[in-house]
Amino acid sequence: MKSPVSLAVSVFALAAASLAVPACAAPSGADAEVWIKAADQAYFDETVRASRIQWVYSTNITDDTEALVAASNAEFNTLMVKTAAEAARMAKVPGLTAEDQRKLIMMRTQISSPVPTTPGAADEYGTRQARIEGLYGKGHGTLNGAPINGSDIEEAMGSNRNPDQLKEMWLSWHDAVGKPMKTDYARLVELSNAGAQELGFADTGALWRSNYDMEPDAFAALTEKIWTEVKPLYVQLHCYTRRKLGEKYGEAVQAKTGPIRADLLGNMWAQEWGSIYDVVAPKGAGDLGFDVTDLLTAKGYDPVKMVRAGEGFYTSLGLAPLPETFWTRSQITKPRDREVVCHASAWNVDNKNDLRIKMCTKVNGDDFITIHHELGHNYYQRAYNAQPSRYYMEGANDGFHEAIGDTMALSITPEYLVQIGLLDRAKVPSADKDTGLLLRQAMDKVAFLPFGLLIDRWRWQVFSGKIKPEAYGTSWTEMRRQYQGIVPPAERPADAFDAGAKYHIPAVVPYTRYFLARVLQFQFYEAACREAGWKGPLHRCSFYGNKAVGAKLNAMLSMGASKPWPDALEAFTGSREISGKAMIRYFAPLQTWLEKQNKGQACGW
Ligand code: X8Z
Ligand code: ZN
Repeated sequence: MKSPVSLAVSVFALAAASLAVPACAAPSGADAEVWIKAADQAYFDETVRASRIQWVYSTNITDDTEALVAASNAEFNTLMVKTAAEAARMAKVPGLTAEDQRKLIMMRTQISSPVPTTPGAADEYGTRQARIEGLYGKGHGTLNGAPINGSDIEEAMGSNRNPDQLKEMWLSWHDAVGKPMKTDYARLVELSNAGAQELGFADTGALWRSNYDMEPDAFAALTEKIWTEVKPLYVQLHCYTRRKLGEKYGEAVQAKTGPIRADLLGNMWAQEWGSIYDVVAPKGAGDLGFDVTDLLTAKGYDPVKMVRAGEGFYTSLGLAPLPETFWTRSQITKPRDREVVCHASAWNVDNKNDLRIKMCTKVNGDDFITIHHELGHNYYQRAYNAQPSRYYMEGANDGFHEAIGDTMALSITPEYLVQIGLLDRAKVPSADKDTGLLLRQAMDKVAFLPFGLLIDRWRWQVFSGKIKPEAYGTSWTEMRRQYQGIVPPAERPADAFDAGAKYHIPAVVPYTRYFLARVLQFQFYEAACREAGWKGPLHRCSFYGNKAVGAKLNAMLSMGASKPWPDALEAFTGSREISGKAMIRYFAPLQTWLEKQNKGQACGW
């Protein structure tokens, strides 16, 4: 068998050979061109190789697959940092084309796990990271003292309305999953910072922030600008929801003032609150008369049929159906005979047409949305697969990748549900239910905003050293209170590591992408509805079946990351600015309504 580092080494051997200049002489423009080509090919090949192993591991967690993925990630991360270091040297070559300069910048910034080149460091990083991702995948909490797995507990947090049981599930999940990861996580931070510093970045957070076609500080400022735009809406929603929870559970469970108890919001992480719409729905205007989970069940949908419906949205826009292999290779439901990573993901294993999703789908409204989200990734992946560089086979930025499927899901209006046969026409809510429809949507979309922001604001400070391992627990709880206005259902132990109980922390997936996507999707949706000539309240617009929107969408998707993201944004929306304003316009009638409901209340926490 090939040694795991042989591929990583080969590109540099190849590049050195083709440079054919003594190490002390500066490479020429032609040398750089040859090197970039070879590095690009190595990256392409390496992503395919690493994806295959990652797939096998994620769909079958065992000691063996964990060891394989650890070694594979070590190899992958090593290639990434070696390429980045060499790219920094190449960037100094005079006379490079704009294309080559762009690729070199991507080689230096598109890295989430920079490992140092000291011997053994990449392997140590790979081993520790695979271990905590495995801990998450295999994680269990308890309900009435009995073990309950990750996907079941996630669902139960949405449907259970017993505050004692919610508290038990919340505490047991955070204790069992988060706590055992803390030591490994602290070491990963050290290692990855050393890697980032070798590449000339202050720390890993600075490297992550450098991946947006702008200065890292300017990017941090952009997230703050967006947050300032949308925060007043969040505060109103928080205020209203807190009162409704108090009315349902009593003041002993949810007080009238201060933060909300995190386990009452219908989601393990309190990141989306749509599952408790029934608790907050106002009488009359809030009775929508339908619920997507009930409709799916009533019409006998199974997970595969849900995915077919998702595909149907994309094909209605004129995009090609998913390849046959999608259906044979995807993991659509949770296998019963082994441990898997249930957190949903979308793959293009061969960088060409080997599209797959991996989910543990349940028949409910949340997963119906998640399917549209994942297929958005797949359609993006296929649209850019003809780009001439593997470095361009990415979203315009990672927020774009996360926003595409969600943009489609915003088109899941009552009228659309009628069109696909899920809802009877007679049941379409009348105009006086608009407040309810908007509130249902806000519980998911608006509630998410501070969560989407705080995860990386916490990690940025962890990487910069401002938050030390002793303070991992307290600082997390403090930031959850500060941004989201929520508190754990009980005092947390000193050795808690609640951050680790959220998938993207052990999986080391940067999270600001989801914050960006939350506002971007409203910019895309508004532009699509304008293109479709929609007249009427924005939230009632569905561009299902509109080929002109599909063509415009495909034009943006097929650009991939070949141009700076403002170019891609402009191609689809006409604007070059990411902004919360489109989202605010969508929810404007709800904001007015919430302000009226909250009159006289001490909002905030
Ligand atoms: O992780 C995801 C997707 C996979 S990219 C299911 N999302 C974030 C999360 O679950 O925390 C989608 C919304 C936010
Ligand atoms: Zn996603």
